[in-house]
Amino acid sequence: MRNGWVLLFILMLGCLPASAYDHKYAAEFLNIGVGARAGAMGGAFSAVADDASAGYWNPAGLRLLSRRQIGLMHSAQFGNEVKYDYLVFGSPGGVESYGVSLIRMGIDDIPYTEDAFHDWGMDNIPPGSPGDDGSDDYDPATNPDGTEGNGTWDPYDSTFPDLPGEGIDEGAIEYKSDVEMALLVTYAKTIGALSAGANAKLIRQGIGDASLLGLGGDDTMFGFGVDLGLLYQIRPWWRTAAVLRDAVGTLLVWNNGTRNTKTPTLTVGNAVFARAASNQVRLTVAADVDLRFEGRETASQFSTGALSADLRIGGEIAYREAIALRAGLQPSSRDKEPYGRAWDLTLGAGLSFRGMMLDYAFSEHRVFDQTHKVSLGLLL
Ligand SMILES: [Ca+2]
Ligand SMILES: [Ca+2]
Ligand SMILES: [Ca+2]
Repeated sequence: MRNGWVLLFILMLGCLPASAYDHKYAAEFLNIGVGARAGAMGGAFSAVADDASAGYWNPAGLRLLSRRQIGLMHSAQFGNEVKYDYLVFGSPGGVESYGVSLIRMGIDDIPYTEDAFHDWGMDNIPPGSPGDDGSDDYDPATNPDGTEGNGTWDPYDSTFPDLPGEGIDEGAIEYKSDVEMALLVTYAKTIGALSAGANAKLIRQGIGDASLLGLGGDDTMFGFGVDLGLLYQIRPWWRTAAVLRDAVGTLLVWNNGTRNTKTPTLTVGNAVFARAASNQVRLTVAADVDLRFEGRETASQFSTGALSADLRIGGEIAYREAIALRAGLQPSSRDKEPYGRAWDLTLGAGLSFRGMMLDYAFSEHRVFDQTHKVSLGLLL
């Protein structure tokens, strides 16, 4: 079986297409990570993946579920203007498991100022008002440097310290919303000692007056992709994983015809488990490496050419599987320059009681700043 694992792994590597060098950061909301338990462990979850959030972290992990499970996560930041929500259902069977995950990120009230500036010239005096003169009147033939009526915003510029620069008409600022959605349908199967899983993934984005599901909006995007995952129990205390997310490049098509590709990410992970005090205490330590091929450079921890690597580390200590404390390190969401940081700390805790799970995680993130995630889980 070990040979089979290696073979499948090589096959997954072979799926990396030559077009993997396009468009980094496309559909970046899918990299944020779901579930407060995984979030508290730095997202080092590809080899842990034993709850319903496996559909996201490693589709093969759905084989580790012993019962049907529903999960919910909510995360909000910036006065509730950025909302990140997640809903999952996972169902294990004899040798096959199924799951459905819905991920939604919504950002409300994004100010669009493009049409809100006063095109009055850098003196900010309206045409025809006292004090305004002809020297700032834009005319392509006679005064191409004129800033009044030139159709662009000319704010204060220290080259002209006596001029206030063009102001913004606050009443004319347009507020838009951005809704990003992903639907993952997961299938996993046990093949001997190996678990294998796959996601079919639909992505939808709407900017403007988008609805709850990202429909409508002025600018819309539709995407389709596939994730693949493998999980192998090497020893009773050691599990290893490989996940190829966006396996052949996830295609994103915008309504204006623009096409992006979300490039593949290969995650290789390991988790080890130790038990103590007559099995009442469980300790899990996990590490994942995310490999990308899109030239992230300073936005990653280690890079050479187009290849970049980011390391995630997480730990969980559980007492009677009822109370758990977690901590982790994840790649810093801030660019190495100018912040000079490679890691963000994650922390969290969980309670489990009669098939109900409540988890909390704290982490730092570029999009959300300090993020608080709350998850609820229910065994059916
Ligand atoms: Ca003027
Ligand atoms: Ca004028
Ligand atoms: Ca202007």
